[in-house]
Amino acid sequence: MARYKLSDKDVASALAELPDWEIKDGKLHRTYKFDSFATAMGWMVSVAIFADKIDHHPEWCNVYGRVTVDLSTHDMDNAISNLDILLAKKMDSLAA
Ligand code: H2B
Repeated sequence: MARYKLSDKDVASALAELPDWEIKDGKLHRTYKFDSFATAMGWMVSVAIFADKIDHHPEWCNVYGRVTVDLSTHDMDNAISNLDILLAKKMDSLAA
């Protein structure tokens, strides 16, 4: 899938559709809280399948039901790209 770097303006308008996300250390950042480890893990597996399909992979950390996520595009000096936005939206829809 084509990947392209987003301007600051594009990132700002994308964030308007991702109210639970923020920019932290230049990356798209969110913490998810699930009821259990099993629920968190199930979500992570679903996300992983999608991430691999689009060849765009998250940095994330899981502790029991909590998953912290940082999204950026390594191949573009850690800029935020269209694929980071796509992955963030998919993560939210899979968590809903
Ligand atoms: N994931 C992320 N987050 N950023 C990338 O630049 C990236 C990736 N590049 N997954 C992909 C894999 C690249 O290394 C492969 C070769 O397409």
